[in-house]
Amino acid sequence: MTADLFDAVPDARPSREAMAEGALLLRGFAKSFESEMIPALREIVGQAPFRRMFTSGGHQMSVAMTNCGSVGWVTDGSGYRYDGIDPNSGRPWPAMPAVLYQLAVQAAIAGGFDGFVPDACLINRYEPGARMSLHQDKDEQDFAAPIVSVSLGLPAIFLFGGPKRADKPRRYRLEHGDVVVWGGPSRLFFHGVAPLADGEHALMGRQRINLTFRKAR
Ligand code: MD6
Ligand code: FE
Repeated sequence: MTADLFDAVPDARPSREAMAEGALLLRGFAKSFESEMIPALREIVGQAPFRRMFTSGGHQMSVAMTNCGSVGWVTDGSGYRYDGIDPNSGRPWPAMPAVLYQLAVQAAIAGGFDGFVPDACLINRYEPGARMSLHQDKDEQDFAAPIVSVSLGLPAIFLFGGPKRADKPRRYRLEHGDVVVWGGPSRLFFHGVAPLADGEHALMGRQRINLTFRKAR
């Protein structure tokens, strides 16, 4: 009787899910960092506000971005690169707070990547309708290091394809606190984010924030 009751409510969201060889979804991994992480993010955004950058093709991105760490990812008319200076302020990017560094390192270990030393954290803000088209993360110097991706706020559909742009992507719902650790054989797989559905998140409001930690140099 009791067993039947529990069986009727299977855990539809396992805490660890393999997405591909080298790519692992750790549901809720960031939750215990949340209370320290959110004020730290507010501080970063005060120093280096979100801005919608232009791709090298001249299109303005729907996602707004900023960075923390010793280098930050930027795009402008001259292409994509990592730069130690925020082009909007002319000053270095805000340092990576210890809570974010620790979250990234611990998630990497949980995903089987010991010794991850992130030097860059790209912070993306999605408002309803914002999306990211399929792309590869290939501006980093060392593809042996994984990427650690943290989702906060409104849920999003993450599109995860394969080594070729034409590979049909699978869809993963990423919720507040979910972490994806991504490296090894799938490090250069195509991926993107479907247009964000409207909603209101209790802590984060009407937005999704995604952090991607990288070893850029
Ligand atoms: C996002 N993420 O989730 C965008 N890249 O908003 C990425 O582009 C990404 O989540 C590499 C590895 C994990 C990611
Ligand atoms: Fe990416």
